[in-house]
Amino acid sequence: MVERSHKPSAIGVSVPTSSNESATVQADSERVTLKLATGESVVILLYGGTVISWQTAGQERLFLSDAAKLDGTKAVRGGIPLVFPVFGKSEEKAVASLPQHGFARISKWELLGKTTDSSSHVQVDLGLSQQNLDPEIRQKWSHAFGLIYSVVLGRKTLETKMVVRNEGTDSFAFHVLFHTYLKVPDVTNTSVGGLRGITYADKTQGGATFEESSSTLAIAGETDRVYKSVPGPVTIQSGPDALYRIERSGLDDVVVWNPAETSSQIGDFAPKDGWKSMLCVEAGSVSEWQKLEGGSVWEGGQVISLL
Ligand code: TA6
Repeated sequence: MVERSHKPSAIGVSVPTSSNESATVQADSERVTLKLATGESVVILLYGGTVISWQTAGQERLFLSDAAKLDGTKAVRGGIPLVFPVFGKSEEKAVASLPQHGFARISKWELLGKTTDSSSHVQVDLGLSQQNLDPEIRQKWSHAFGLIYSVVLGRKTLETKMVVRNEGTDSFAFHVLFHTYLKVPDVTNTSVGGLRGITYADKTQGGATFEESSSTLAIAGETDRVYKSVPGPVTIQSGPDALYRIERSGLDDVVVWNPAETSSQIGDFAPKDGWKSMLCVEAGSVSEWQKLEGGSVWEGGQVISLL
């Protein structure tokens, strides 16, 4: 359980409120649903702290695999899984025994509080700490830590923010990333802007590094790239139409992933041609380790705006 006293003062968690005129928050032991009076909604599974739906104007904005497990037996394939404290697998001793993408997406988070005091935004805060971890995981990563994950729904925005607090005396290092599966009409007609001139590691080429030459990256097949130190926002377009803008704070890197060829080998990826209607554009801090001294706090976040 995340103790209130472990909460970073930077995050104000309100007294739980169930509803007001502008927004409702419904929560049970498995999920939290946020809704604005104007119809926008978000659903968050406490398992993994995973946002599994974001709807605006009656349309779903996130891809969720038809075969995604939502029962806590496996990380959710779709939505916004949370990557912490390691991106992918690493040989770094401190995290080498952890599962791919760490434990945040496979741990049960706790609802800390809800804020519904604005006509245009509604926020919930979830927490995860050492005490919430499976004992096997706790043995593998034994640091005293507190994570506060905030999800803020606006009329045309979805904001996700993470606070990482080192509750111990020894330092630890971590990666963090929002593994956002955006829904797109047709990925073969989708492009990502804002990456020109940026160095990226191409995981489809054994991690070789290149410099992005295109002002709009077209998704022309299997894509798995880590763009390092991206200074500005990225935009996602469908043909000539702008779909989304992603702004980041404290998250220097952007991962672009589409499993055009490999999705057929991913057991929980359905339908098999689902790769055509999704693109992961992932804000994170993954190309370097964030080192956090005992007692220190780190914060980072993204705002996804509909264009
Ligand atoms: O973020 C991109 C990535 O690291 C890819 O390399 C790809 O494997 C993807 O994540 C999915 O990972 P998962 O463990 O969810 O199957």
